[in-house]
Amino acid sequence: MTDRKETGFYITTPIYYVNDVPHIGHAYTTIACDVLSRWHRMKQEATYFLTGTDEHGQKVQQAAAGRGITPQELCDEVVVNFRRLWEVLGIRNDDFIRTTEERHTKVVRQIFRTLAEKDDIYKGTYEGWYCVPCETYFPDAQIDEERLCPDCRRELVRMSEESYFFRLSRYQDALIEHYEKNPGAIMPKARYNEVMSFIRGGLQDLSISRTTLKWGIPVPGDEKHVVYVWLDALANYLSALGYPESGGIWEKYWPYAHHMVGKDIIRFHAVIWPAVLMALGVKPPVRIFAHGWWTVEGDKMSKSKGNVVDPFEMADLYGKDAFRYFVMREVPFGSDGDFSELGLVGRINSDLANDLGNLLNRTLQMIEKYRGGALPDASVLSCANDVDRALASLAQRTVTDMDRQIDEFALDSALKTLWAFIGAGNKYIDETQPWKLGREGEGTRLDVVLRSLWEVLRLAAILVYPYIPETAGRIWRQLGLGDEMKGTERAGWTWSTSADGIVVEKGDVLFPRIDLAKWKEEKASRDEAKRAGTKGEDKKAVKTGPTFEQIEIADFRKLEIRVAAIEKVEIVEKADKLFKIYLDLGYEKRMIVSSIREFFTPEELIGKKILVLCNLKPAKFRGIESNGMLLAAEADDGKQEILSLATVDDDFPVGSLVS
Ligand code: ME8
Repeated sequence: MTDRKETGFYITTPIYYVNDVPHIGHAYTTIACDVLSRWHRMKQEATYFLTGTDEHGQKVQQAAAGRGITPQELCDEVVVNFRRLWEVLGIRNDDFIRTTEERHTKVVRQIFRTLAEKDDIYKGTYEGWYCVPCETYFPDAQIDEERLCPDCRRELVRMSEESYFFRLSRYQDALIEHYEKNPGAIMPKARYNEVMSFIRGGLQDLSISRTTLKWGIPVPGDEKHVVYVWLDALANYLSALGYPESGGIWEKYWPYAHHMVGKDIIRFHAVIWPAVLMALGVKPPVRIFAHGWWTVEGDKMSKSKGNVVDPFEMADLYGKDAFRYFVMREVPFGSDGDFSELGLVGRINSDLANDLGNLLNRTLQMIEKYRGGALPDASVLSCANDVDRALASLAQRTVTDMDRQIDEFALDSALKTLWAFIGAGNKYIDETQPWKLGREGEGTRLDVVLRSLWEVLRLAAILVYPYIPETAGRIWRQLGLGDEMKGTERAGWTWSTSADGIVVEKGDVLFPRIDLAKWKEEKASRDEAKRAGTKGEDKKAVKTGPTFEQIEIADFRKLEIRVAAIEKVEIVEKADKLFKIYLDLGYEKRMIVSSIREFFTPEELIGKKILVLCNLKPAKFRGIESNGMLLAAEADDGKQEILSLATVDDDFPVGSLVS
């Protein structure tokens, strides 16, 4: 179909820093990788999708110290946000790597040893501008005439310390040669040019250890140093695959390595990382793709401006698929883009409700009205005329074009191609006017039209699945193809299937239209509430669907939730968030550790009847075993986090099961 030779696809996101809450930038990269990996899985290529978190470094160490907890405890707490977001957004990654895991740290140490053995590492002196309170060096490029810390604006001092260096300069020529031979290895082209001119400008050896930092991986044999956080982080792409074990899955997937990154971190990936790989004797990645950055309503996104787009909120308000579709469609992939909620609403109304939703609705309505829901068999397509055949050949072109565009990571163009096909489906209805055929008793002609429309929708469901998987599944079901999307493999990306005896089942509208006037009102009151720091008005006006996968009742029944009375509450020393909470369940007493101290005093809690998840595996917090978890609702009222415990009436018997 395209000239792409690979039969496998290994795709990675950057691993995200845990000192920040996930925002649209993180969601964007991860959704793009999810789309790509779903596409390649449908093509039955050996596909592996990795994401994870970058947990070492100064910022984490400082944030943890500020809260009186260990860096590891902070990481364990924050990583949950990322895992939860990927669930909420329907991300299907194969693995999630954390740089504090043993499987990673041992590989980093191994890599360090190998580089040292090959004389690619030497000991020298690192000199630079240092901020004492932040305990951080800043590169010369970030320092202005005032010589103030870019973070805290205090005075910087010139410092030097002993450091290990990687002989990056040694790989300058090899990198140039590699990229000259493989111009597609850095995309888009502008980034390729940027990296090439940077390398041609001359590479200097790179400091890869620090003695001023404690929260990192100790250098083997010289433990007062820790490994530079970027070398540590980049190594995740190999460590997660079990490098360097022979027979490990890294041997299977590494030849197909693709790294997706934001444009700000292209040099780490396209210069340092391939040089390290060359030093290790490992092939550089097939492709490093840098996507652009999002601004928000024309402005740079920043915490201080309070305009950070929260992907949890977007998925909650509009549904995960609408959000996924919008970020993939709105901006040419590789360029910068601007996020606006009005733009998102516009896409929902025009592309999703009007184009896709209407095509499904109109088609199913007609199959139900004229054929009682029974789809005409495929054999009727042998009576197709030129108009039908033109639609069929557009279908094949759509498949070929999308496949090529997705190979080039032109993820927005692939959607445009698909929407041109969906548009052609709607136009086909207007042209063939099936309602007239229904009236005039042209049985075969009507059958051909209905079957053709159904084929458009079946193919559209397959091709749109990587972008909006939940919606694709809903279309599939309504087309009468079953609850699971089976038969979506490459071999089935054809116009006519032999599926016969199908009965369609019209279901709920895919994307209800959002009333703009109502939405504007709701948005204004939401903005006002954010400004005033009060809780938002009813968000239901624009709620378009659930953000979690549906589960079976059997899944819920696995949860043993019971009523418990709080008998005693103790503070956990040196952990400003934690309480030890002693519970009476009637049939037994137990203790849980809970991080709700910032919300309650012990006195407020004692005597409350709360709900507790009892069959959760025990977990340790600060070395104390917790046996269960209390249930509570958490929110942000615009000013601060708020929390409310799930409770029952005071006189309700302890030990009662919640169902
Ligand atoms: O850089 N628009 O992690 P990170 C689009 N730990 N993308 C954005 C964005 C925006 N406004 N803001 C940030 C790190 N990003 C390292 C990676 S990999 C071995 C180590 C993107 O959490 C940014 O470009 O700061 C980057 O690709 C990603 O979010 C992770 O950022």
